[in-house]
Amino acid sequence: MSSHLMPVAPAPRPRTDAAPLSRAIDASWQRWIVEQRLRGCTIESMLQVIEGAGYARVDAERAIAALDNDPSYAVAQAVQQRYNKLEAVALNLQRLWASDPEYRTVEKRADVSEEEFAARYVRGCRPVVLTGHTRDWPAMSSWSTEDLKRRFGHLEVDIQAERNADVNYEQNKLLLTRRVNLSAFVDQVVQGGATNDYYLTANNELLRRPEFAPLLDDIGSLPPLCDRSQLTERSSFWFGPAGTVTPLHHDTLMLFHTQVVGRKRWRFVSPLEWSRVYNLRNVFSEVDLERPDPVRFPAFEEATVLEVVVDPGETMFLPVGWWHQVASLDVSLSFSYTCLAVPNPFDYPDPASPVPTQRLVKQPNSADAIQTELRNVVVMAGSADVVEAQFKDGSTMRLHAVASGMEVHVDRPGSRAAHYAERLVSVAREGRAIECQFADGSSIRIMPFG
Ligand SMILES: O=C(O)CCC(=O)C(=O)O
Repeated sequence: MSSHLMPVAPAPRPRTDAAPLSRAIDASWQRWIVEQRLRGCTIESMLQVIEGAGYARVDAERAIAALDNDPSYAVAQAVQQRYNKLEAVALNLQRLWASDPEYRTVEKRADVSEEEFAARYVRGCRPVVLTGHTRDWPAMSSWSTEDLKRRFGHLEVDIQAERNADVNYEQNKLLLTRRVNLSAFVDQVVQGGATNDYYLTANNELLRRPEFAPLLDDIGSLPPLCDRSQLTERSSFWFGPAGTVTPLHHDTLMLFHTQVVGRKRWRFVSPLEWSRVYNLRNVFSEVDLERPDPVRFPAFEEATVLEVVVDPGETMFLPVGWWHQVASLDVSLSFSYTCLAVPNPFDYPDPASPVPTQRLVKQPNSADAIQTELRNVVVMAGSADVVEAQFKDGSTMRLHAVASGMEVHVDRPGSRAAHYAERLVSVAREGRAIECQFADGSSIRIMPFG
């Protein structure tokens, strides 16, 4: 079987009550059957897997045969053919990239000129570790766990907590957000040893808060082609113990990520190998690069994984679309930014994220208009006190409960998120509350604030 016909759908988890009694094949296995047939698996190999999961052979045969009379399956076959072609194009290009004997080496470079950076790394879509430009960063001598406590210990920050209890902790990051005192969190990190259970990630938004502005004053020279005027809006602070793992995903903008304290191990997969990483939802892969499972994810076996350890003072530059999984090797303080002054958004249709049905239960006049516009929201998810909305241009609005009501944050000015945030805030300032109710029964009230 050629690589582009490898099965892409992971098999549902095997049943444990594996008695082969005759019964209808359940919906998750039916979906698996459709996907495997579309991807060219032999009927015999499918039967063996389904039987192995505890179904009777006759039921499996019936479910497979039923597809031949299903008109929607015929349409799916035509769409699959177009997909196969596209996948083959990407993998052919990937073969060309990987034929470079240096492909697996992630370069470490000091003092790259703007011209070379633009040509070799940005347009060449090649990850690189930049080693030179942090020499003048005050952060390199001042940032430490003690310094965090001394300067900011009295403040509260948003962390992700109880990550070990949720296998999809990164996808569910908003649900795992907890507001904690920074001093207590520093103690927890220092004393708690290696763990993935808690981590202050980019999601914390603390660099948008004036109290934390001194952290930005500690940032010196930026890598080539960075726009410093965008730094406040487009940067993030990360702090956590050794042992954190950010699962395999891709970003939607090119990324710089500077290690200030501690080391991180970065592993990458090329964007052209996207069909091998089981990207079933949004920007996330199902594959764990620390422990790939060849039974559930056989196509991943053919992917080439690049790896580099980024040391203090070094900056990982990741071109758009590259898959990455990141593990902290030490207690780590880092600073990431996406202010590359070269247009580089990564737009993609994401049918895996259904537009949830939203209902505004209170409809003051201008909120009515906003309600209509909010149908443009691609993803809106979260609990009642933290809600994240992602717009078609990739921008994000975050509604966050605070004591006095609701704060609205957006990730970049001039975006659709910024436009809608302005409209929501102006309504709220007029003294009216908007209540949004979501399909899962949760609701938010956007209140006047400030
Ligand atoms: O440092 C980490 O844990 C993850 C960094 C990352 O994935 C990112 O900045 O996109």
